[in-house]
Amino acid sequence: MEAAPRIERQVPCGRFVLRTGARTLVMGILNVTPDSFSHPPVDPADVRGFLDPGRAAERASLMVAEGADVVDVGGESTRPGAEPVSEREEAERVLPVVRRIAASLGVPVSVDTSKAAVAEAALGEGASIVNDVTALGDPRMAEVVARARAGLVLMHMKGTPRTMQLNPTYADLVGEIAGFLEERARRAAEAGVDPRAIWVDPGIGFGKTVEHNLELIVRTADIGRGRPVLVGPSRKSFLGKVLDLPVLQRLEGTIAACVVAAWNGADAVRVHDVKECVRALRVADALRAHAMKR
Ligand code: HH2
Repeated sequence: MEAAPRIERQVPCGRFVLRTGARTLVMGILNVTPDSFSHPPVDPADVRGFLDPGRAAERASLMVAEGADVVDVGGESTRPGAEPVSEREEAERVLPVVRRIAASLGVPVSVDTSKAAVAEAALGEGASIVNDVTALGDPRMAEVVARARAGLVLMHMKGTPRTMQLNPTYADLVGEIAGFLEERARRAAEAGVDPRAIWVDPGIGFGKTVEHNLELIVRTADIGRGRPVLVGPSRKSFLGKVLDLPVLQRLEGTIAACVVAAWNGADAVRVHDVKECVRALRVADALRAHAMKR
């Protein structure tokens, strides 16, 4: 399969600009939650305990040193079956971390939230991007992002985290998802979000079977309809099903999924294991560049 072309863009987000095209950008995951799916009891020290802002800041700096282009701070788990978290609790988890890292990190901080009030407060503390897994489920989200001139990631999810894995079906998987994202992006732009600052994401694992996830990664080029595309396969259960391995043994699977997504046109990937994914993607990007020259 030929490499899908990528558009060279300058994507604004707050006081930063992200350059897409030549390189696959990497968003490092910083979950400040006690219950994310990648935090099982056997978790090694490096992915636990980020509820402490000092430890979270150390982890964020390490990810940047390893090559992260963005650090994504999240205070609510969206794993299948997860219970919602109150606005107050989510803000209490996320804001001290954003406050501590945003000014000094040197790369944009994104806040993984679907609550406009949490997004607004995080942007006030220096975050530059809102990563909204409900793609404007909160009617105030677009105006909050517009006012801050922030970047916006719009992700597709079928149902809610509580229900999304109960037999998801699609008549036209890629068409439905790309159409939904296009419509939400248009809505965001109409509310004043800079159209160049809008990312779309097919939502790997959010109301999708293993086959759906594989199809979305292979067809990444058909998702964006001209907008930059972010893909988030990291450690997810479709990898566990393919490999028959638990969550902390999915690094190689994550790398394979990121590389194939990048080959098929992904502009950025969202991952836990920054160093390993950056190294793999550097090689994938060199191979892409070579293949495009031929
Ligand atoms: N996946 C998760 C959370 N946020 N955001 C985007 N844009 N794309 C994704 O694929 C995505 C996301 C779920 O992963 P994680 O943050 O590791 O787990 P949890 O939600 O359990 O904290």
